[in-house]
Amino acid sequence: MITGKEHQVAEQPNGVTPPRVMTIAGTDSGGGAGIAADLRTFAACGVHGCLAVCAVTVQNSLGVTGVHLIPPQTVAAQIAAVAADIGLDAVKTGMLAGTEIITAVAAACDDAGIGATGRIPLVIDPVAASMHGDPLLADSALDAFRDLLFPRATVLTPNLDEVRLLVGVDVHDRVGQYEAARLLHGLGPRYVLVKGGHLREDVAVCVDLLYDGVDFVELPGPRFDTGNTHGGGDTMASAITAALAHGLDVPDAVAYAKRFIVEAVRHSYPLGGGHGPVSPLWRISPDPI
Ligand code: PXL
Repeated sequence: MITGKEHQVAEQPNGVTPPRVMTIAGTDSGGGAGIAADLRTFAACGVHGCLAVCAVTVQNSLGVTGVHLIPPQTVAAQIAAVAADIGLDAVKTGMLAGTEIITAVAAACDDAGIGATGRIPLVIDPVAASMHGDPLLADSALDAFRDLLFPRATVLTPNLDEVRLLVGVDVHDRVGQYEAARLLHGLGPRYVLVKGGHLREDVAVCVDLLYDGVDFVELPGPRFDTGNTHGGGDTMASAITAALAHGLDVPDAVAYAKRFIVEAVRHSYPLGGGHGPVSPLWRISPDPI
């Protein structure tokens, strides 16, 4: 059930298929980020999560020590198989790793009517590195990302490190955040959400900025003093995707996801010796054990 100040989406009746979504992304063996975070968020938001695995990372809370890429044709085949049978109401991308997979994903999305002018909205989270700074996207893939994925995106959700990589702008303040949103929107996405989590001028708040080429909407939320924010970007993009699949328009879906990520960060927990994950688990009541 999606609840919020403005929205109440009905509880799923027995035997009725919930909205269907897909994450096209990588795995994190520590279960904090990537596909694990996406599927937890999808479950908490009442949608059926499908997945196209692009990469397997060897990872724990301390960092990434290995990456294994899935062949691009296998990535494309996962998307095609699900689209042809199960059907999809919204799709998101996370770790795509390199040019070959990006190219295959763009073609598979076109074939399935995902993104661009297709019926199925596409949320692009331009994952480039882990929060430890371990690379999750080849430097040589930035052109493919901009050229092939930005024009297909319904919503693009960069953090400030990704803004620096993608458009070469170092954002230090709100003015810079607006400038980055304008530059990124010029590259083709319908909406840009420039996330403010890394903006150090804001000490008590975290302001995300949504731009559709005409209007700016600031989404303020509390800032929590925690290092346990692993998977935060994935969780936010997944909540947007789930809300779009439930039929919300983009501004309402982003507002919903902002409320969701605030609670997920509030409920983040330590795990291992490094960075713990944000948690959508507060939304899921465990079966009594
Ligand atoms: O949170 C970004 C992210 C996405 N996908 C995978 C990751 C990470 C961060 O570590 O490992 C697989």
